[in-house]
Amino acid sequence: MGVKFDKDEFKKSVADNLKVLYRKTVDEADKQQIFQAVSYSVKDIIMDRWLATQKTYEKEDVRTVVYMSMEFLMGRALGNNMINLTVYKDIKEALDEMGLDLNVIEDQEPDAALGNGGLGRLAACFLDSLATLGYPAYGCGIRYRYGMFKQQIKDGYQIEVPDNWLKDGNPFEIKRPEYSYEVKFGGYVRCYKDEDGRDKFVQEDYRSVIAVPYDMPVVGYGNNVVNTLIIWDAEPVNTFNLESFNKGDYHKAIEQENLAKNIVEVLYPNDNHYAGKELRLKQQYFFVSASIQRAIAKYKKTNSDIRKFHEKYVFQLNDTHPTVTVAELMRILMDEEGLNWEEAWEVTTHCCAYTNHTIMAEALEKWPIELFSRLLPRVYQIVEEINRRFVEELKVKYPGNQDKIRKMAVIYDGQVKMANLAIVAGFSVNGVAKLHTEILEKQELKDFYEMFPEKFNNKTNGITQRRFLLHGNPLLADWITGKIGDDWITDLSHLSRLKVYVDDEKCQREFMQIKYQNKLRLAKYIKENNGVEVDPRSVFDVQVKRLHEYKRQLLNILHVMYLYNQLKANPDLDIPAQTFIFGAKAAAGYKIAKLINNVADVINNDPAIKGRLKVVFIENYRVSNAEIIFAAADVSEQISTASKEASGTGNMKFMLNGALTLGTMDGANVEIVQEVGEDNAVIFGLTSDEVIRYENEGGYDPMEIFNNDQDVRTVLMQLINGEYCRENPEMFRDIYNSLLHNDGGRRADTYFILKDFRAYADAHRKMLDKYKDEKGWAKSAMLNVACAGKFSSDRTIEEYVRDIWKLDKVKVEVSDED
Ligand code: Z57
Repeated sequence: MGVKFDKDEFKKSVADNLKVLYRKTVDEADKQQIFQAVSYSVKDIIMDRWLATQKTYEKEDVRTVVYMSMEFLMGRALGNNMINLTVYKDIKEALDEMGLDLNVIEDQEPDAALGNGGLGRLAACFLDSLATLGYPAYGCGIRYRYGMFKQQIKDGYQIEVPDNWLKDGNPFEIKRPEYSYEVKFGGYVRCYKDEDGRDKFVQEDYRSVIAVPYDMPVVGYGNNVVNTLIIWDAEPVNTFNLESFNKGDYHKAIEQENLAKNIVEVLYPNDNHYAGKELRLKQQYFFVSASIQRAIAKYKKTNSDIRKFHEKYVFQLNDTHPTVTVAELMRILMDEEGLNWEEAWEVTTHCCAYTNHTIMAEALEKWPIELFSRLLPRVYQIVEEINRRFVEELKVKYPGNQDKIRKMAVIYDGQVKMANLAIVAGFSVNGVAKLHTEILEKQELKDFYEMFPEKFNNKTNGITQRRFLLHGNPLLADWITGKIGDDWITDLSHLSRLKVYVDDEKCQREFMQIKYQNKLRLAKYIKENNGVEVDPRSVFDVQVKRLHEYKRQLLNILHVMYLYNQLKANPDLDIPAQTFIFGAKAAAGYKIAKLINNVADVINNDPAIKGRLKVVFIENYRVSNAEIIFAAADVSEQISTASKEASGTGNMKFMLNGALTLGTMDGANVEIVQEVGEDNAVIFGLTSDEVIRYENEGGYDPMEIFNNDQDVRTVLMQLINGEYCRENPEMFRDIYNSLLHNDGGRRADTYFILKDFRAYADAHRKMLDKYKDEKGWAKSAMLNVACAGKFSSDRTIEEYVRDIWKLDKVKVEVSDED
C-alpha cells in the first residue's frame, strides 16, 4: 500500500533538483535552496498519486464535495506530505546520510497562513481527513499574496509585519491557467426577450478579472489518494487592455488592472468579527464564482443534464463568507445554462449546506443593499427574488406576524443577511459542537429551527492526529505505537487501548519523561525566539489562540497578577513552580498583549519570586510553532465565557498531547470532559444557561465583587497605579473601566471575568494539587490521550459524509515501477 521508497534514487533526485533549479551542489546550496530541492523531490512522489487519483475520480464519475472557504490555515506542507506518504523516516535517513538535518530543512518553509484561527485550521484538518479517508473532495479558496500577518512584539506592543509567503516560491503548487474563468463586477443588468419570448439578463458595462487557479496537493495518509486545494489568483483581463485603450477607455483598463491586483492582495486578519468592507465582498464573490464555474465545467465533461448537477456536487459553505454561492449558482443555472427559476432552485437547494461557527453578533455578515447591488447587480436581483418568495411563504405560514419577517427575511432594514440566505437556500445547517448546536436551535436560530427542523444537525469539530501528534510529537507518537500499534494514525478511537497502561508506574514514568523532553524542546524554542529562560520542571500552563475578549486572556493574566501578589506576600507558599505561556495574534488595537508583556516583564525580573513564576508571550503564534507548544503543555487553558466559544479545536490538540483541561463548560470542552471524566479535567465558572440568563435579564454587578473581594480589588487597582507601567500609570485604565463601568450600550464586564475570577483561582489551586500527586497526574495525562479518540477530524468527516455529503469512498492504485 505505502510508497516504495528508494533511498539512493531520492538522494540523487535532491542533488538533481539543486542542479536544475540553482546550478548548485549540495555543499554550495543554502538552506532555503535545500528546502526547495527536497520539496520538489517529494512533489515528484506525490505527482504519480495525484494523477492516478484524479484519473480515478474522472473514470468513476464520483460525487464530490467542494469545501468553500475564505480560509485554509494549512501551515507547512513538507513535513506533512512526507508523513502522509509514509516516507518521513526514510527521507530523514537519506538526508542524514547527505549531511542534512531534516528539522532544519522543515524550518525553512514559511507557514501557508491563509487563515486566521480555528475556522481556517478546521478547513485544513478536514482536507487532510477527506484525503485520508478516500473521499473525492476539493477545497476552494483564495491565493492571498499576503497571508496572516507576522507578529512582532516591540516594547510590549504587537507590530504587524506583512507575510510575504510566496517570496521564495511555493514548491508544491501548480499554476493551471488553462482552467481560468472571468469574474464580473459592477455595471448594470440589461433585460431583453430572446426568440422564444423568454426573459434574458445580461450584465453590461462591468469590470472583470481573470481567476487563475493554483492547485495544491492534499495527500491522504498511506492510501495513494491526493486531493486538490484550489486557490484562486486574480489577473487582469488583458495586461494593460490595448483594445479598451484604443477605444479611448483608458480608465477602464487601469481599473481592471487595479481590481485584479487588489482583490487577492491580503487576508482580512479578523477572527470572529467582520469589518463589512467592499473589498471583502469582492473577494468572496471572486472565489465563489470561479469555483462554481470550474465545478460546472467539470460536470459537463461527463454529464449532459445540468438539472442533475446536485447528484454529483455538494458545496459546503464554511461560515457565511461564501454564501453568495447560493445566488451565483442560481445565476449560472438560469442565465448561462437556461434553466427556469424552479429548476435552478431545485438544484441549488440540493447543492448547498451551511456551517455556523459562531454566535458572536459582531461576526454576523450583513451587507448594505447599496453596496451589494452596486457590486453584484444581477446576483442582487436573484437574492431579492429569493427573499420575495421566502417572505411570501412566511406570510402564509405566520399570518400577520411581522416579527417573523423582521427576524427571518433575507433582506431587511436595508441589509442583505447572509446567514438567513444560507439557511433558506441550504439543505443543511450545522453547528460545530453539541452545546453550540443546542444554542443555535434554542436561541440564535430558534425561528429557523422551528420552520426547518430537518435542516439542523450537529457536527462536533475535530483535528488531524497526523499533524498534531504524529508530526508534532514524534516521541509520544512512537511510544503510543510501541504500546498499541499504529492503527491510531487512521483510526484514533484505538487510543482507548492505552487505558490498560495508565496505572502502570513504568508507563507513567516513560510518559512523563516524554513530556519532559517536549518541555525541553519548547524551552529551547522560547530561549532562542523570545530570549526568556524557563524552567522545564515547572508546570507549563498554556493559553494559545486568537486574542479576543470572549476568550478571556484577561482573566488569565489577572489571575497571574493575583498569584504574584500571593507569592510576594507569602514566599513559602507551597506550590509548584509555574510558567504561564501565552501565544496570540490580535486584531489591531487590542491592548491585552501589552498588559501580558508588561506583567511578564515585572514578574520575570523580580528576584524575590525567582524561579517560582514565569510569564512568556510567544511571538508570532502560528501552526508550525503550535505543534511544538501543544506537545509540551501540562495545563490547557480553555476559559471562554460559557456559550461564546462555538467549539474550540486547540482544546482537542492539548488533550491529544496529554495536557489537562482547565476550562469552562463551553463549546467542545463539554464533550472533552464527558470523554475523559470529571476527575481528569478541572471545570469552573458560570454555565452557558447562567450567562445567557444574565445577558437577557440583567442582575450582574461587577462592582459588587470589586467591593467585596479584597484580592480582586488589589489586582484591579494595580491596573491603574503604575504597578505594571511605571512610565504611564494610565496605560491600562481602559481595561479597568471596561470591567467596572457601563459604557454606552456596553455592559460592564461583558464577559463575566470578575464573576468567574474566584472560581478560576480555585480551579488553579485544584490543578496544582493534582500536579503535586505525581502518579495521579501521570494517570490523568495519559487518560486524556487515551480518551481523545472522538476528537479526530476523521470522525467529524465521516459524520459529514453520512449525514450531509453522501460520498462514496474511492480506492486508488498506483504502480511505483517507473
Ligand atoms: C473562527 O475562527 C471561528 C468562528 C468564526 O465565526 C470565525 Br469568523 C472565525 C471559530 C470558532 O470561534 C471556534 O470556536 C471554532 O472551533 C472554529 O471556528 C471552528 O469551528
